[in-house]
Amino acid sequence: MKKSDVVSAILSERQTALPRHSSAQAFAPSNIALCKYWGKRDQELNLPVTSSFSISLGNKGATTELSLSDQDRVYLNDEKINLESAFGKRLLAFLNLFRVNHDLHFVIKTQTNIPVGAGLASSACGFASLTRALNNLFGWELQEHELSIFARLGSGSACRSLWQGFVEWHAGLQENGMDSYGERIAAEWPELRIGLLILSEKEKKISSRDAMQRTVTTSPLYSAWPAKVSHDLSKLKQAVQSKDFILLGETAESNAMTMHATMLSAWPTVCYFLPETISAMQVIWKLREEGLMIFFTQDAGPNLKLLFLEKDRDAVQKYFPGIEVVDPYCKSKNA
Ligand code: 2P0
Repeated sequence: MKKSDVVSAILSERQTALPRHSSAQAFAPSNIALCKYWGKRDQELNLPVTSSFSISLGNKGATTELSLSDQDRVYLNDEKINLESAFGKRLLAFLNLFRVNHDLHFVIKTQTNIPVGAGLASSACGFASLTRALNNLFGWELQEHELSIFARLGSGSACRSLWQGFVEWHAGLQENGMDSYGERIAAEWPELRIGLLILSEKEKKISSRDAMQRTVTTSPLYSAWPAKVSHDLSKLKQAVQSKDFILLGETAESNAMTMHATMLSAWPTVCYFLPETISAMQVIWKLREEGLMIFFTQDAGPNLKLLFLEKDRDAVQKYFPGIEVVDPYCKSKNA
């Protein structure tokens, strides 16, 4: 099945309708997976092998302004994107799904307010904010889960970036992915903090898209991953419902380490650790031994995201003075 078939199925008669407005804008937060998405069962539709679970980053994310024009143009943080680049082509392919006729062109201006090197500024909040902006521009008035499906067609993790707070992405079973979308979990945890520990801003050598595919096809450990995810998902939901921070932190850290173990056992090996990554982990483990409740998670890059509670903020910042502390329940901007 192709992406365009999914779009036709969701938009049905709305697919040929011209935009209702000449411009629109939308914000979407970044998200950090506490139980990771790592591996696809369908590469065209970005359908995952397993479900995943994330926390959104409050007012940290992307704002996308979309307007009609006579020519496609894309700007990311005021810089013009080359539409012949890999990223430009991917974005155009996504836009083409919604182009009603050949004369319809768009100017996209996306601004992010997260450290670009943190592995956060990437695709998730960008495609989620673009999806919401398209919905506003065309006046589709789609349901939230339908917007999540559209965002997934741009980038898998984008389907979790449509809401604040905790979000579960249901893997789904259907071939067309109509049951594979994000769902907001009704739970608040205002004391929770995420510290962005940036250890390197260099671009990664292998994209997460390629790395996850290589892991699925070559790692002998990958067969154990789905069972680990289903175990961790139920522990995370329990932790969120009972506000059990240690259970949340232990589960998230263990899930990230298991994901990286599957990558290390892929061939050629996928290794996102730098010496600085390991050193920071060792500091965190020592601090925990000494009684400070701090955990980490790591995505497809060398940087760490620290998990702790507001009451321990000063102690955490003493050991990691350079971190940017994110309050996921900050009320100033809501998706
Ligand atoms: C996640 N990551 O759950 C995992 C953990 C990175 C490590 O989702 O190919 O950019 O666009 O569906 O969403 C990064 O992968 O991949 C990712 P595509 P995506 O956050």
